[in-house]
Amino acid sequence: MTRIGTVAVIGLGYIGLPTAAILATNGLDVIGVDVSRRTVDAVNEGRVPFVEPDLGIHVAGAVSQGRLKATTETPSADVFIVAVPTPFLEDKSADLGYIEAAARGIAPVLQGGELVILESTSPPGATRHLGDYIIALRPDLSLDGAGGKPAVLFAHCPERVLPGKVMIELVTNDRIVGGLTPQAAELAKELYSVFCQGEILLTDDVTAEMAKLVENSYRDVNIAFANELSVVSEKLGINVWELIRLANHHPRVNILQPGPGVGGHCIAVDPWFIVAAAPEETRLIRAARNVNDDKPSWVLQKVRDAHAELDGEGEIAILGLAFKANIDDLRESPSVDIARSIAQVLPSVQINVAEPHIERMPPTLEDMKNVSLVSVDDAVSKSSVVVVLVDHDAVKALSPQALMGKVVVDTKGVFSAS
Ligand code: SAJ
Repeated sequence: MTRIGTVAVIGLGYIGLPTAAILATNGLDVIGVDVSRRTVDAVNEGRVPFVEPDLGIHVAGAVSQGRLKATTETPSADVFIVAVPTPFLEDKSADLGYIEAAARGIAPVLQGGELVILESTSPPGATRHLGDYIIALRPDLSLDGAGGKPAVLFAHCPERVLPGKVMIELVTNDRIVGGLTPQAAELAKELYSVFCQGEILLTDDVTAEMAKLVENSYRDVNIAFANELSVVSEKLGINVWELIRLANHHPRVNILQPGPGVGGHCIAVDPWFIVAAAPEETRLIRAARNVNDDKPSWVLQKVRDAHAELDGEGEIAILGLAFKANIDDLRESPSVDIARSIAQVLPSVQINVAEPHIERMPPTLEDMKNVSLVSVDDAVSKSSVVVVLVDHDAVKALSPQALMGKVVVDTKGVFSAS
């Protein structure tokens, strides 16, 4: 049993809403806060404004039980969970603007004794910054009870769930909790124990912040290795998918898969926070980022070559815009950039884009006159060059006959893996 009664979750996005819903279905009273009226209305009607398997049923259940409500104003609560975006700025350092905006909402409602948890992916020092920022707004409170002022507890508990598997991983993943004080970490552990069946590991705030960044950088560096191998293999005239499959038979080798680049709001972003914190010491992390960021232009060149092979004749199919398979999330997706670049460099060629998870073209492609959104089957049948950017199930379901006679640029190894 927990002493925590009410939890306010600030930011009802891909992480905040699932967290709010799972806390509510486990018996806590949860108030979700979002700046978007549309999101707030959707949640209050028990609806989810984005695609995530099993989330809908949790939100609908929590709302109908009266445990989950949404609002645009931050209410008072025992615990505040901040789950807002941390994009990067021009210089690749983290933009803490959304965290500060959340802090300005929380500060006036504090009484002392509350716990504020930062879940947003954050550069080292962000949790301390959040604490200092709130105490600067509320000098009658403190971080540690000094001067007899009531303390507010602060902890960082990075989310590490995989989009597409959020409702499972929220429950099964181990969690890292870093407190500004040990007491803060203990109380945060109590909260997560309500639904988390994994281990809850306690540490300090900066180590917790770095743990999250390091996990995603580890992945980025390894994907960069696979992407570099795909470029090398092309030069050597060998099949990279076969190469990786064979090498992975070694008991201590596990190479990841190449692709059109690295997308999403995490792996392509978080390594930069480490680079910004230690620019001189991060040669490998920076190089990996650059390798992955360069992959879309390599793909663009391959598409141009393929189209030139056909004497510039025929339409081009682009299969997939999402940043990975079977989701609708286009954020930081290299596929969107590739589609736009192809449409720009080949303005007289009709580009048939198929993305089965969206109904409207994203704003970056909307204004392109030679681009239309069609079904996977239509895109393929109309086109002579087929560019596979995402290994959606709907793309994998294409029959080899449908591709017969077409030039295929397969960045995911869906049709060229053997
Ligand atoms: N990708 C490859 N090759 C691979 C694996 C992935 O090119 O072998 C690409 C994907 O196509 C995609 C990108 O990398 O464009 C990232 O996809 P992902 O599935 O590896 O990861 P994300 O961004 O969906 O989620 C990651 C996860 N982090 C790790 O696996 C270490 C997740 O656990 C985190 O919670 C999430 O980032 C986050 O929010 O930070």
